[in-house]
Amino acid sequence: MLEKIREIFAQVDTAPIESAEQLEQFRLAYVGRKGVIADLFEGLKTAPPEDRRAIGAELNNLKNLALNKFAEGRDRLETLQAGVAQPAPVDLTLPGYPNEVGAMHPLSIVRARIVEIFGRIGFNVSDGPEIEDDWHNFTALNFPPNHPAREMQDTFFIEKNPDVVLRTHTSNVQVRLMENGKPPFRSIMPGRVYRNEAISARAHCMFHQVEGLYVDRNVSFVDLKQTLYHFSREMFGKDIKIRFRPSFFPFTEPSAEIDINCLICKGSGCNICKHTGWVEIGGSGMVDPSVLQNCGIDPEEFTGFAFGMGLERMANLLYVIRDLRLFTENDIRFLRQFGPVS
Ligand code: 2NL
Repeated sequence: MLEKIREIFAQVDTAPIESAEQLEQFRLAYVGRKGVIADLFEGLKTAPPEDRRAIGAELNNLKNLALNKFAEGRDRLETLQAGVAQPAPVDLTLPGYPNEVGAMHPLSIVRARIVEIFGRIGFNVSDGPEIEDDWHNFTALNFPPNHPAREMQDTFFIEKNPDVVLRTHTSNVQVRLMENGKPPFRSIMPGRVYRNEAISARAHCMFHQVEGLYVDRNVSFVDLKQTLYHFSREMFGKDIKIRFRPSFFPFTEPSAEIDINCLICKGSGCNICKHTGWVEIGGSGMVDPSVLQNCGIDPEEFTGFAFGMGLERMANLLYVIRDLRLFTENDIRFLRQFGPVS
């Protein structure tokens, strides 16, 4: 009988209690009134009287071991259950999570249309760095040393090094294009530009431009006007009215601002066109001979025109977006209004 008790001892000692089922199995096998230990107590009655004392002591040890192990297992499982969140029951009848489809950003739509229109008349797309040095952003473009655009309040300088700036226009790309190649150039430069402005409905420190450059022999102001007339009709419709206003830029001579008739009020007057019926979409001019020279191109042999337009301004006119901040908020309800999925 002592043999049998030792065997059960080993079983009780190694029996796993890791789940409610195992706990119940343990209880039935060893703790319950119909378990093996109860049977052994029953058998004690028929044991030789002289052995009963020793066997009884062993049996009590076994019984205590089983009771302790049962109580420990029960407590452990209870704390486990309380501590770990139980997964919610899965309701297989609920609809699945929809896979949301994005939309093309209005600025991307406008840029793609501009690239397309100029592509058809022989302009390719050039790209360049947004972090630029003073030469490519200012000096090569004829900005005098004390020009206001170089001031801290207009330009972002990096790490207090005045030779490293966030580009204030994409003209830096044109400078690099001319420096590294040979005319003819017929290229547009869409890209992000930065100015040190407080963010409001009408101004942002980060916005987008498309600039364009055409350099070849005998390029004249007529080419500039016809190119931009063609572009405006393709972009805004064949009935669009365009006018050129004399202006000044350090990098072009002569220079002209480009206005189109207001698409919002159709000329009757609104706050977008400040009741003039006209809105400015950009600037343009003949590339200043000294800019050509700075970029290694002989101004006696080559002439060129250049222009720059704001993408946000064009999107404002085409889609009547009155607050610039909407472009950078990435609100899917805003973005979904404009057009095809990319
Ligand atoms: C505007 C005006 C303009 C240019 C940009 C340019 C670039 C080189 C040489 C000459 Cl490398 N010109 N770019 C010319 C005239 C106007 O932008 O109002 N942009 C939003």
